Amino acid sequence: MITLYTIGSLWGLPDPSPFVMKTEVQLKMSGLPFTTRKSRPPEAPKGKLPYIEDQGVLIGDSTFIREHLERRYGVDLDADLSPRQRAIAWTAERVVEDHLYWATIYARWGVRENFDKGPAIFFGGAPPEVVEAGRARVLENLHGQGFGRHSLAEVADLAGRSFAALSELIGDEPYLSGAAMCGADATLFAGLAAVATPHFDTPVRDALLRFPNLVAYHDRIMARFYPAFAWAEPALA
Ligand SMILES: N[C@@H](CCC(=O)N[C@@H](CS)C(=O)NCC(=O)O)C(=O)O
Repeated sequence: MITLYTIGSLWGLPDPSPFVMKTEVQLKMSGLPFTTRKSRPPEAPKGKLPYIEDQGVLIGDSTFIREHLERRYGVDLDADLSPRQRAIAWTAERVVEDHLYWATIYARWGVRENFDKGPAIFFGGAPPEVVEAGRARVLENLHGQGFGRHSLAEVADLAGRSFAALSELIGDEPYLSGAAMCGADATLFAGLAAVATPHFDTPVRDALLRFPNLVAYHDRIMARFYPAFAWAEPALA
């Protein structure tokens, strides 16, 4: 049995980590039996979540986990996709994981109020100086990545450009590549969910809400894979 290591439900989300949600949805899509167990980054083989354990082997990183599932179990989450659609799917995943993710981190960790009602919980009641040092480490990462040099409004502006591009790619289709869900839909959904949770009121979330087709896309996948988490409020209107 595969074990997926997660953070666990927080902030109205199945998991605060978009990478964990992505992998969990991909596991559900694969139809393979799996179980989940809570963990923390220091316990992970690469110091980040998610990771899985499969027959005694630990695999870290959501992309490599997917590759493992596809290779070992003959699963192809992109079976219906043309080479061009696969290229678009990979490109869209990079936008979500290497661009929007950092806007999400900025909104959660960079905004004091959001940090206090959000990531502060990861420090489990540690002394304030430990909490502040942990937050400073993430802010340093944001500085290195580049978003940390911008204002929140500028980051929301950049995120809005990515939402606009994703909105255009999805158009009126239910999923990224049309009627059938592909692997990248799990990534896109998870990245949008991490922004969309009403727990955090941020201009990045506001930028997402300007795209009704992205909101509907998010709601569709949330209802399909996590019906208990379909937000009751006009989800994202
Ligand atoms: N490339 C990795 C990214 C995973 C990742 O960034 N996970 C975050 C949680 S959202 C984490 O564990 N961060 C802990 C840390 O950086 O110390 C993947 O696709 O799995």
